[in-house]
Amino acid sequence: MEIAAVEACIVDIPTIRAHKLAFGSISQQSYVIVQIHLANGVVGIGEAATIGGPSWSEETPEGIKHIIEAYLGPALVGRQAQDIEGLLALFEKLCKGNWFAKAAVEMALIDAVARTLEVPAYQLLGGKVHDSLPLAWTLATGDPARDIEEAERMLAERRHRIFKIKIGAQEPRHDVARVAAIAKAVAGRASVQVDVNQGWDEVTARKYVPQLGDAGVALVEQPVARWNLDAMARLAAQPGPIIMADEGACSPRDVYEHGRRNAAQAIALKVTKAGGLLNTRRAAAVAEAAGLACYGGCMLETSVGTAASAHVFATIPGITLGCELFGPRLLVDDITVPTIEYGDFSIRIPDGPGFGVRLDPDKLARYRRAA
Ligand code: MUC
Ligand code: MG
Repeated sequence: MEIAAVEACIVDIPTIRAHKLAFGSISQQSYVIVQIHLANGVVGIGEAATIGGPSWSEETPEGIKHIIEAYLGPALVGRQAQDIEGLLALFEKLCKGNWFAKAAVEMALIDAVARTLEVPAYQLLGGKVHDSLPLAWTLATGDPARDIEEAERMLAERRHRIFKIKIGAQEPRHDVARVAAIAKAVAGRASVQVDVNQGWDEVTARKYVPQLGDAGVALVEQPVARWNLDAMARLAAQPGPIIMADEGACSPRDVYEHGRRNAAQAIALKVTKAGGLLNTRRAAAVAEAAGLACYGGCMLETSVGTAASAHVFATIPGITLGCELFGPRLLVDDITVPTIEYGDFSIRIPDGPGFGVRLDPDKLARYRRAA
């Protein structure tokens, strides 16, 4: 399984509607797609999805592509793809941080190895304990009437019955009123959670999290800045919705800190922010040891990153809060064959070999950014 070449390119795909988060509105998603060519002819694929360039975290598609082309890729050529832990240790020597870039490369290595062995990737990761996972949808138009119409359509089509509402951009009292209207409309038929994307300070969160609870919100994701674990702990100690960490809990060590400081009751796991599939499993193990529940998070991936995330989430018993691997459905188009199978309010874990999806060359050419 000698590595012959590593390729990276950026693709930009429009979203089906504006997706409004605390830090801004997005109307296209940008991805770095990695292809690792083995000497045996197998090609493994990986992806790093970003949201709003460096708005969600520090890494950008341009930076990720550069790190892969200039540092991680050249170090891999001539090495054995199956030595994944050894290659990750090498990455740590060559390059600090840059977790999204490392995640995309590790994803492609795991796909390549699983394809060579002709097994689904989840078999290399410990085996599957979920055949499907309950699937959330994000309501993020910013307009309650449109959000309710969208939620009704999702319920009628049996696509989603967990709704995550993006808040933090508007006045908090308007946000809470919008959430309350949506929660009332779907009461008894769906569960509602919110993601503040670090949009509030502690004073605001202490005032409005209980109001969200009264409105029927089950879970509040990253209400305050990612560094503010003390505020997270004080919020988590209040009765009311589950407090979940996202931007603040990326690495296994971050998850440990949240557990040690009682700074959340739940963690959103994400392959990119953790630095790969193996680190996602490590983060989940730390969460389990700390008694934290897990949720299968996303960065609005195409079917490449979605399939990879589904494979690792399938191996994690501690994912008890469902997942949000709906990225392909927010995009006007996808770049794989086959695409992900959804149904009955869930995502089906794809079978292999590898992650079970291949790049569609025509689609890749259509959405690929000119170098
Ligand atoms: C985030 O912060 O959770 C995931 C779903 C979504 O709508 O936004 C992302 C990012
Ligand atoms: Mg989030």
